[in-house]
Amino acid sequence: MSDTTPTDDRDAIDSETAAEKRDPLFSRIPRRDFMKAGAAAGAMGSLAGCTGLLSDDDDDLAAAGDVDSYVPPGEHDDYYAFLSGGHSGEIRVYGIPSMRQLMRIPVFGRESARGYGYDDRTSEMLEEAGGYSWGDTHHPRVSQTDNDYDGRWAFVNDKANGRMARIDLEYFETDAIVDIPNQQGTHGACCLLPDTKYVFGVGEFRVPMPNDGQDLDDPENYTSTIAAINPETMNVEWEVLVDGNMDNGDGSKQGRWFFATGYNSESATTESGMSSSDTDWVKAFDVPAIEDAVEAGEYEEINGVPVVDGTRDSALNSGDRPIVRYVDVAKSPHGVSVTPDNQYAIASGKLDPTATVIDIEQLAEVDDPNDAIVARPTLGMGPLHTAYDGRGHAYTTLFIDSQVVKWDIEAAVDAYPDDEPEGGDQESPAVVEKIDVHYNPGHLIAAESYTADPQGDWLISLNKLSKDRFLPVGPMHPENDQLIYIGDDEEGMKLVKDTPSYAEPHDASIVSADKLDPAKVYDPEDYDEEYIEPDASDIIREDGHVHVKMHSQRNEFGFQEVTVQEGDEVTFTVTNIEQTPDVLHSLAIPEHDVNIKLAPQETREVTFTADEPGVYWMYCAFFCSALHLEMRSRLIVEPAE
Ligand code: K7E
Ligand code: CUA
Repeated sequence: MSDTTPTDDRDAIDSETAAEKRDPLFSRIPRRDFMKAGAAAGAMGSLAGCTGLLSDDDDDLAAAGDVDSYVPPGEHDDYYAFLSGGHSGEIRVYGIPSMRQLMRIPVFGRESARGYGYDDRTSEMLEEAGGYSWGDTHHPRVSQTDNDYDGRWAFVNDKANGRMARIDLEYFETDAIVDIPNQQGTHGACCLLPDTKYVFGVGEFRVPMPNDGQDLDDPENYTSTIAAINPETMNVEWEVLVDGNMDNGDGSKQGRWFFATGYNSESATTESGMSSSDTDWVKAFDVPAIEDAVEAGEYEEINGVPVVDGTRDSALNSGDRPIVRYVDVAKSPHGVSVTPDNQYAIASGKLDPTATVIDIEQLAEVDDPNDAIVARPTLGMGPLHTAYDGRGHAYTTLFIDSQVVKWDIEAAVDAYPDDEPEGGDQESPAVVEKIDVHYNPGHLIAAESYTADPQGDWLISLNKLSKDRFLPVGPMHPENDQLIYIGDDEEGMKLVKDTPSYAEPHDASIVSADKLDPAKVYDPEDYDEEYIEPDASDIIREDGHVHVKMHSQRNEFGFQEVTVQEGDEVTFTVTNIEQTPDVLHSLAIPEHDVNIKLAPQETREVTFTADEPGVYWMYCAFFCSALHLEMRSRLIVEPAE
């Protein structure tokens, strides 16, 4: 991976931003002006009449209130957004603020446009990761160095089969998948910051440990684990098993703590059982303490992974340095996220109208972990996930109310505990504002919310139900990803755009465009397949195996015809020798399920059996030139003697 762009000259970058070069007719308010207005208003605290602080120009713009996400034809967005695709098993890349879908990255399932799962390399990767044909991606997290995006990787979980995948952000493609032992539904996924020391997979479904036929009807013996994965090797370094289950997770920004919510402290197996208790836990994992336990051999090896006992009664939790701290939170919490300043972990109530704010520094000091709770604001019905603008506000989705609530974190801390909910319907004085979304939001994400320095301008609410928002397309509706402008604390949140999306985004990460540096063509050094120059074209025949090595370019393959015998195993190694960006070819072979994509300078291999005599036109499926249709060669399969 090449160097990443330094990020400390954001002002310089902003002055060049495409937004400022846009057609004035579309009057999008420059981001910096809004940021200034917001910062000034914030500095004035609760003083009224803050508009006096604005220049005349700013005043006019603010009065216009016309926030525009329009990105004119040919211009680029300010951000990349990586959205999970849920049970489509993929990641989608949007440009923000246009919400244009730029790319889809298949992760856990085959995808034919990219030939993913069709060539030998990717099909072997999927096979070695369990061989499942689908996955359920929820939480895309982008790697960071020093608490800022470093442009190397994105990671995403598979809730369906207990896996974690890595996406190389140089090529925007999945390059590694680990099948996590001892974990069935890997739900939460996130990085331990500041430098992405681990990627954590959070186990949701409690199962017997090991799940090999024992304890089938002993749910009290089921358990779930968190898994610490090395981001370079994708090796599972250790796991911790706990009481109850786990749901979402987030890592602290200074390397020590990892937080996970759980909704089944009851260890039940039915819905009513899982929601019977009034409280559940946020579990705070003390990562250095766990590493020390692993180092000291205080673990049981299960399926090749050191598993440390983090249950409440375990020896490791009874001393003065517990490895997992159990913090009581109201009934069935869902999301948890750490504030940009690393001061708080905030868990959303889901079945309770509150969020629980845990002071991370105090957690290390108090005897009773519950003493680290410093606020519990009542926000509304069905709080699920929380994002940040970097100006001290939290934004929480309210699934049942179909709203996003903006609230002031320090105001919530100041009001506690006098604002403790009695009947649960007393809205916290920390609530700043609510905006309707359409309709039921799961996650929301603000620009760079997962870093130490959120941008504070755009927020996306990932709504589960779009109902009437789009033209009807049959009983299955699109979801609705809504873009909200949050850059102006005076004017308030502004709903800017509806974007239909295919089922079903959960979480997302939004990254400034200048922090990624995607490759334009492949570097053959980066893959193992042999690069085939035109003069190296060859057909090697050996014991029923035929290895065809050929190049491809506009408008031909290395061979006009290839003849094999019925029953031969055939391997094609094909290089696209083009240097020109965006000139792709492919090798598609009818009736053999062969389909490999070849971007410029890319080599792929595919192996199949030629088991039906006949003539098959091998063709290129990317429209590569005016003679694209003529870019085809014959595969001739001769009948066996
Ligand atoms: Cu709330 Cu899987 Cu993060 Cu869906 S999860 S919304
Ligand atoms: Cu190459 Cu079409």
